[in-house]
Amino acid sequence: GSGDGKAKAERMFGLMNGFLKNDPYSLQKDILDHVEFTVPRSRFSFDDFEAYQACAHTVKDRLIERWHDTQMYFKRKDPKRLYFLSLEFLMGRSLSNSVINMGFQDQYAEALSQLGFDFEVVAEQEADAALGNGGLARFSACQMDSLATLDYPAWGYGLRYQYGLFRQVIIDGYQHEQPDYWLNFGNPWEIERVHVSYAVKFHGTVEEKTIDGEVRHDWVPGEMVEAVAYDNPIPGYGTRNTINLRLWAAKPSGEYDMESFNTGDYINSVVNRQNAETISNVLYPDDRSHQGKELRLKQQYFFVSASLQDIVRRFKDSHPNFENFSEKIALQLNDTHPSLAIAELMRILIDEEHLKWNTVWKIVCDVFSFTTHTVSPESLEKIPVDLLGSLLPRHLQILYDINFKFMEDLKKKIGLDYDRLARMSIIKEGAVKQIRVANLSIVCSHTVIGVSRAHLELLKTRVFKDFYELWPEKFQYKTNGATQRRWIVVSNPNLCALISRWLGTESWIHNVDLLTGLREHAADASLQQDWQKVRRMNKMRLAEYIEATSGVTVSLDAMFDVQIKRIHEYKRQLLNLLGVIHRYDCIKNMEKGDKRRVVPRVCIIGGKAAPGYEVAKKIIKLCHAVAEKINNDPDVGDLLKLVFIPDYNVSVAELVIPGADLSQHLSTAGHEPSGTGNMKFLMNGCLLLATQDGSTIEIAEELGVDNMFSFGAKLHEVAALREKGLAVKAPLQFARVIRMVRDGYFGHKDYFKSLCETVDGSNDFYLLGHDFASYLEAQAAADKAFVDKEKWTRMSILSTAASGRFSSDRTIQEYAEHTWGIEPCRCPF
Ligand code: RUG
Repeated sequence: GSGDGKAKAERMFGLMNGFLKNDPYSLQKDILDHVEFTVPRSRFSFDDFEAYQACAHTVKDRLIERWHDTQMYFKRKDPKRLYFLSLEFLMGRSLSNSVINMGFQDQYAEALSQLGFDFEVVAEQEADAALGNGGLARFSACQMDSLATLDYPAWGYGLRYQYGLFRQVIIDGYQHEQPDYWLNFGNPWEIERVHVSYAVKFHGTVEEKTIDGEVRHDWVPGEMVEAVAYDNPIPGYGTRNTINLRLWAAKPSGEYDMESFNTGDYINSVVNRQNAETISNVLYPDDRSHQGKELRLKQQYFFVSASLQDIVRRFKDSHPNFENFSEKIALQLNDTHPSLAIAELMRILIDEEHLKWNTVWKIVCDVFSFTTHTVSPESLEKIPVDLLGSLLPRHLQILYDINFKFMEDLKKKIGLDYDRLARMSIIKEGAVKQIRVANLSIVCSHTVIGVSRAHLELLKTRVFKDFYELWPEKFQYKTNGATQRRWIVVSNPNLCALISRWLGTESWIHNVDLLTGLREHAADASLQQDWQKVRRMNKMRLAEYIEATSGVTVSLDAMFDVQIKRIHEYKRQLLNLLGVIHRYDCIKNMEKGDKRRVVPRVCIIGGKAAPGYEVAKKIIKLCHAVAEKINNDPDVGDLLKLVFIPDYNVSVAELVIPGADLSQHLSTAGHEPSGTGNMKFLMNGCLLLATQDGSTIEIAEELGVDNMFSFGAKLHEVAALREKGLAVKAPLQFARVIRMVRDGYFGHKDYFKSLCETVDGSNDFYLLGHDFASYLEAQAAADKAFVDKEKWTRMSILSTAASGRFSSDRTIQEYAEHTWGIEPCRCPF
């Protein structure tokens, strides 16, 4: 009875010793307990790594307390919830971020110091959680931080890859890939939920039955795999709210496959069952094209099926029927990767919950919103119909039904314009029939979102023109953002303290608009002096890292010029390298006296190439070949250095960004949907040298284009230039640097031949030749500004001051209010 329940609760409460204590003394005790019983090592002898593990467990204990409170509160209040579905999350390290968000930074530093450890050293023991490729995945992680901080009732769902993004090893200047077995030493941050698991079905057949005059579909699977939940608590900053990132791991199913155990081939049947685990084994390392790979499709379905089963179960726990499902739930599709969720939700509600098609269709159209991160129609995901039919026979039926109804409706609206009907159809007809996943997502979502204002323009006029004309009100943009917690507070503690001192408050850490308050001090000599001091310390840290990883010694007086991001032709790392070669060539041909006027530079490039992307891999090799030549040339000395930072990832970014003077964002206009690296540099007071593309356009508006170095063809010029083709003249300097590469000045003549051809005359799709002259001008302007320390520092302060709009807090608030319809739900304890 309830009396018993109350008595039990009181007893439990009595047994509980209150919340875990967070003073340095209690933390020390808890750390030592975890050293002894969890790690386990003797508390009299443990090293930095073991200290990290124990420390992480104490943080996790505190996260769990808050997590329980938050989830209980959400359950009681029953607010509308957001479920964020993404196949990729680049979380990076958790220790520093968690203690900062929870507000225990000083206590932990002191506790560790009293135990004879240094917090920073301990934090560096942590391996990155690299469950994603690049911008899209890091943006997901930033959004989780903002969702928690702003008290939104939200959960993330994803896949727990055993192997995250490959580790990049450079041998002889070439990229090699090594598996990232990040779970090797355990993962103290996750909570394994063996009791939260769902069967996910594949293959098999669909049987139709008529029950009470209604047709029912019974999917009899040919394969079953178990999805087991691993929870990763995400603490908000300045709040007890702690939300959840639930990642699914594939395990052999307990119930299925029993018959094979009777065949006598016991060993083989066990091995076969074990194959189930391959589904969540490895992250696909290509961030742009995923065409028709069976394993990839299995990953996608596995994760959305488990997530939706979980969401529906939780909903049913506290609601008698599905009437208010769409008032209580928002489902966000992060790119097209989770789009099978649409068909899966229909299947669950129709086949398992026996709702009517029309009821379910209404629910679907009310709950889904879809953010696209793509600009090129060609790279939009397609799934061969045969593949889908064999793997998910029931879902194929549902997709056909959706498409049939959509086409019928569309004919009523646009008439028999067969070309347009064919373009908009979810099924692409042809020799190989395919499902157009983007079309599916647009048709079934209430909102389609671009990631910057310029991106939305491209969606309207190019990528999804037909759909925009049909449903203009569906299309919106929400400019991306980055979290200032990780990208200033965690990664640049000295700048963080300086900002707080000058603003007289730490509130900017959750109300980032306050950063504009720095504007009025930008010319203040004493702020400038402190600002320069902080920047120089960060440069020193970076210089040490460069020396350790590439053996190159660099001067702190040089301008640190950085381009870090995935290697892509459209991001034009090659343009950067050709600029470096030009600079080198100029220095070589200078009279001795003129060299005094050269502004010394350290050019830093980092990034991974997809393993199958030949051109990108050649760019990496070229970087090393050019570096080899320049860095060993006594004519050049400290005037110019080129370094490639290997194995770029989130924690490398945390070190590099605060130490950069100048950062480069060189995408050909119309190719970068948004970009978020630019925002992180901006926050840290690094000046931008950039094209007018993606979110950089909005940064320029906020900052004033005079406070950055802008160059290159504008969006509206690009198409015309491409049409001109050969008639676009590249400047002589461009021909000259290309010739140096082609003629073997940096060795490897044959290997670089095809790379040079990519920018040759009418081949030069990304317009390196056209943009080269204005690129060099922008570089010269940057040199000139750098010499004027007062001016440069002012521009640097203004950059940080302008970064508030590019916080993911702003992005999330816009999504919450305009797209998801969710409200803050702050746990009061
Ligand atoms: O390339 C885009 C970036 O411009 C953007 O900032 C980021 C987050 O929206 O997503 C990147 N992206 C796009 N990563 N993968 C894709 C391909 O779908």
